[in-house]
Amino acid sequence: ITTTRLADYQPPVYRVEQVTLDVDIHPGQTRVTSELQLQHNPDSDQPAGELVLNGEALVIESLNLDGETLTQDSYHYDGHLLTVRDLPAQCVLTSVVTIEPEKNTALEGLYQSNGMVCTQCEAEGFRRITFFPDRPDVLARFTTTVHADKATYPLLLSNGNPVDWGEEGTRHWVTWDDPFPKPCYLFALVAGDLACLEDSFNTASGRPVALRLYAEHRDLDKLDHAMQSLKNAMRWDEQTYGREYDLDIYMIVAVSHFNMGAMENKGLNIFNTACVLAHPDTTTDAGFQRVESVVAHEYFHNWSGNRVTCRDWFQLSLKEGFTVFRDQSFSADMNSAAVKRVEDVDFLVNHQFPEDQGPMAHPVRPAEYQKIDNFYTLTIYEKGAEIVRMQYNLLGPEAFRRASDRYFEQFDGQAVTCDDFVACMEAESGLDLSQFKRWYSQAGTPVLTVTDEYHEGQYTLHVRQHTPATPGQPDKAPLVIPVKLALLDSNGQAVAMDEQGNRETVVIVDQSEQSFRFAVPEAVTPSLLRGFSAPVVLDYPYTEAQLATLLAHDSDGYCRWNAAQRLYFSALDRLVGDPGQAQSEALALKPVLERVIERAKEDPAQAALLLTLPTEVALGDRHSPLDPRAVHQARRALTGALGQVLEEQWQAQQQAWQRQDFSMEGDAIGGRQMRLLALGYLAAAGSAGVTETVGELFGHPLCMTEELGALRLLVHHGLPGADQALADFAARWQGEALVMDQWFAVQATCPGEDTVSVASALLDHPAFEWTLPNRVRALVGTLVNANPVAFHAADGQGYRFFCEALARLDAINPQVAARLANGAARLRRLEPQRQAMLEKGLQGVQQKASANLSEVLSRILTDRS
Ligand code: HT7
Ligand code: ZN
Repeated sequence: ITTTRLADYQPPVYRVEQVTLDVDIHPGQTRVTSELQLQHNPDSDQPAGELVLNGEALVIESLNLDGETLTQDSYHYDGHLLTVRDLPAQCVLTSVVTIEPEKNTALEGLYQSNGMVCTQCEAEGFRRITFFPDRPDVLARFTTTVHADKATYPLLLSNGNPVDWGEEGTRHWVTWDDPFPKPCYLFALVAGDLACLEDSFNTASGRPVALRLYAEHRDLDKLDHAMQSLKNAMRWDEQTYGREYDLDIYMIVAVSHFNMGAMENKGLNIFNTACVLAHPDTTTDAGFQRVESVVAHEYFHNWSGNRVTCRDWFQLSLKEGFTVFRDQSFSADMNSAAVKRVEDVDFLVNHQFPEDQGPMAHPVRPAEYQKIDNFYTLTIYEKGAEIVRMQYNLLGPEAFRRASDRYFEQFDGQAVTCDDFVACMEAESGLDLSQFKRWYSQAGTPVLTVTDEYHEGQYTLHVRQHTPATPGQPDKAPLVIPVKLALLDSNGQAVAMDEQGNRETVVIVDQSEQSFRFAVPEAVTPSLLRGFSAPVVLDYPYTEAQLATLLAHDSDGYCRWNAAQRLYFSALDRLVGDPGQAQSEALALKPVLERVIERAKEDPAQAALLLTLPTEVALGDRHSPLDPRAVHQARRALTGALGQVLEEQWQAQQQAWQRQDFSMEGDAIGGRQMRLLALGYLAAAGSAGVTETVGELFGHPLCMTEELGALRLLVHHGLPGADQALADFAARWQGEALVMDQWFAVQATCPGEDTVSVASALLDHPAFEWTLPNRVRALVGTLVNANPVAFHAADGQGYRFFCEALARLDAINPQVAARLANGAARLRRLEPQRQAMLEKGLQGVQQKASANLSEVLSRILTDRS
């Protein structure tokens, strides 16, 4: 196992000017001929002569230099690296290799999915197709010819534009030319028999672009939403960032077998079906929103990632953090910005913060890695986006736009670094961001401890910042933390904070300890970190009365949501180990929640967010050692008690949001959320008639959100008819893979230790497939990550289920296995007995683990925090 270090970066010794690929697809064996036009790189301090190319498990048929066959003594291939000696400064290297896409279950490189052949090259998959300097700073022009059987693969696609094609008996071929130099991780190829939804887009400068979305024939009716999202994203990027699309064709192909969400290959995106197919009958509202944001994300990569790419994989967040920020802004503009911000913060706080506080903590720009695949993390993506967002807020929209224009123009066609990005921000704003850049290099979530005092018209905030140690980084330096704040009077109104009468301001915390003074006429409640202005943990001793004021009156959506979360957490914390007090906790919460429910008609989606209790996982993270049963009982008890004390209100809500006709308008989506939430509280309370209402909804849904929501309520609350509903659902949807994923997930997330045996039995269900990552995530991933009471079952059956699944999956798909292994990251927080059982299981898996899985397991097993 080798460690790659940022400090060791060296420019490539040779550049590849042009790649001419010929991919000849045959059953059982695909022959890849590659012709590389090589040129010594003057930026390298190594002389011409020796070239090391990546090539993973390739079978060499021939190697040829400038027309001469290479003899065995002029090259060496060890199964991973091909070293060619005595090369001139300029030459053409031709290789012919064979590969077997049919046997590729790792889904990296060229592989098969439901009869089609497709690629996944990021991060290091291209080396499984042919020999190449597989690193993002080698940008080459690609011309690709694909040959295959006409009947099996009527469609042959690659990057760029089709420039030539022909037939050879029962076979045919197409040549694609991509005029934009690109790193090989953006290479793509698809061969298959697919249906196409076609549309077109006229760019701002009047160029027509053909838009083609491909899927299996049976899914053709599920592509409209992705097409609309794509067109919206194209227009938005023109209007918001001044970025136009650059090729004549933009293609997306939907693939069932896929390790992640989607891939931004130049001109030929490849998508997990879950992120592109959508139809109200089969896709939930959340699924629709995911499609919109992933389609936009991959499209935005055309500039932030493809035209300007990363110098090395340590800079991954350069493209991913920026592109997530761009897709979040897009979704905010297309939908409710306030709701979107809370959803994004909720996700960050509940998923990235734990990563940053556990054994996998790493900086947004890591200093080293073993397998780069393991660094496609929430830290790189979501925290990376927050770092870009802070820069956006520090600069303001105009200067940020000038800085992004400068970035895209100055670095077009280049492979650059996070420093280059920040330098553009500095150049256009005049700001010195040198200290700010610590956000890129320092891991861990900073804690801001705030206290305050009020004396004779002077309100003072005392702020301390501290970032806890993370693996390999014991000492942390102060960060630049922008804190947006307002001060609320006793009526919950923001007071003027300065002579200009501003009612909101931003203070910059950049030292370990600082104080900020404001002249205000009365003692106030601080509304801190508005809009979640920095990704930090805020520690301020809010009283429950202050939280009630914030929840009722704060104009900032994040602060209202945060106030609600704090109120729920303090009630739940008291109930862990003492659930009998749930009724009195619920009665205490009743008046504030009544007000939230009353306002639900204004914005049902926001109300649903405010009325949703923290998850068991989030609650469990506050209690050490973790007692999953006590956590589960506490949450269950509070849900039931809130269901009871607000029964009338929930009943009114579930009736108010009932609809006769389906709509995708914002209020209709929010209304469905509110209705299902209300039914959940009523079900937890055992309210009379709820079984009938949920059963009726399940039997006559307007859309999948309602059908699945009702099924989940039946199953998770053990309502009469749950088993029949599961059977009916499976019978109805057995032909729809993405719906069946939900069927598996509903069962795997049913809270309770018994779920482990249900899930184990489901591994033998005819619809379960180890080679289908979506299915494995639906059954195993959801149990491990979203069902703590089952995963941490006292007798260790959850750990056995997990470890057996890890070992089995690792032999099939190491990337997905390694990702799944992160479910054990809380190992050291468990009480000794559970810790010993899980540790032993993981050690057993570690013995035969792939490099991907081994890196994650060893970080977890050596964690001493
Ligand atoms: N840039 C894409 C990354 C990706 C990926 C990485 C490792 C293994 C498989 C993968 N599939 C896609 C996704 C994105 O951020 O747009
Ligand atoms: Zn991305």
